[in-house]
Amino acid sequence: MELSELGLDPWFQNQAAERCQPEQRMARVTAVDRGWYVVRNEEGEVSAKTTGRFLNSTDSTMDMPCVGDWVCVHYDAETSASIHAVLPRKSFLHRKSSGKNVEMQMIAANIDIAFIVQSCHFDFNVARLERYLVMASEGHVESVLVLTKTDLVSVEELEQLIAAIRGAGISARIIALSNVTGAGLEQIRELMGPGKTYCLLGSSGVGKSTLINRLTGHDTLKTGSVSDSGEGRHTTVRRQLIVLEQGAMFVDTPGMREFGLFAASEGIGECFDDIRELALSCRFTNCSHTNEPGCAVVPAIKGGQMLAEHYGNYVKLKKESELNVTAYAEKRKKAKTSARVGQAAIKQTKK
Ligand SMILES: Nc1nc2c(ncn2[C@@H]2O[C@H](COP(=O)(O)OP(=O)(O)OP(=O)(O)O)[C@@H](O)[C@H]2O)c(=O)[nH]1
Ligand SMILES: [Mg+2]
Ligand SMILES: [Zn+2]
Repeated sequence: MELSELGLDPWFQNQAAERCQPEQRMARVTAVDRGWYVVRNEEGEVSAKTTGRFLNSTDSTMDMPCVGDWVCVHYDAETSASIHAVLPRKSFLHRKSSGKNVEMQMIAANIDIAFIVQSCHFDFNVARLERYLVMASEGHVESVLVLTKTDLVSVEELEQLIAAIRGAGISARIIALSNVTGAGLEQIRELMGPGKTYCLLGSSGVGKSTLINRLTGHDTLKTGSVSDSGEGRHTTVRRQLIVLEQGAMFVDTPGMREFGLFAASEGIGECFDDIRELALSCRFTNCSHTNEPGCAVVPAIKGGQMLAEHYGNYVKLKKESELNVTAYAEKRKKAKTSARVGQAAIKQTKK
């Protein structure tokens, strides 16, 4: 297998020329599991660890290797390797993990298309779709929506779901899929190209791993049943990049239910471009679209041209993204201060 089949292109080659030492080679991260990595090159996959020096040089979890990253690797023996550097990313998917803790997490890097997967049966939620769309857009990843389990709903129900998506102003491509009947699989295959990387995102139990199994034609990945309420049981526990025989690559991810946005103003602007466009006609450039005279957004909602939910979600995501940036900056400042205090104390005791 050539590195180009793993997605290597001249851009990454240039990055490697600047960053990888002569004794190091390029490889792609194909799995991450609590501090351990699997990297793949022309010869195959081996497990890898980051060097202490690399760890010391990074100060954010987002700089750590993640699935899909290109890395500079030193092969110690045939079976193990050390990661010395992560090459800059062309695109990425990152999130704030759920809960109060402001911890950022890279989901995957160097992704061409994110398949945002929701099940027609129980899981469907337009606001959550918008959240995923913003995340992908922010990381320069193209999105395609996949509605699974169409075998469990009627044609009319499916049409209603699609109408709800379009009603929210979402223009991304939608593929209606059944892993059971195989309907829609061909549309997924049409999008797949050699050397391209795709990432599956969505709640637990929606059929992400099942889709990959359908595409490979084997039970490559473990899949799990869902409860009566359609809730998945978190069958996939690690992120993993799978190379299909046709040459396309898929990143399978554990289902995520809740996740936060971080520094996503650009992505929000792109995904809610209808609001952005309308806001251009507001009398004041800093209009908050609440009670200012000459506002163009409020009348559009009142007149029914724009859904109140759509606008409400926009306001919510924008606020959340800004709050998370502030909270993260404060956390880093505190960490740095306590590191300085710690160092000062060490110096004191050495005196
Ligand atoms: N009826 C129906 N069932 C499906 C379909 N796709 C997947 N399933 C079933 O849904 C269950 C969950 O599928 P998985 O592929 O494990 O779901 P997942 O998205 O990978 O879930 P996590 O790994 O937990 O994130 C399994 O029992 C599948 O057989 C579909 O299109 N129709
Ligand atoms: Mg899975
Ligand atoms: Zn306004």
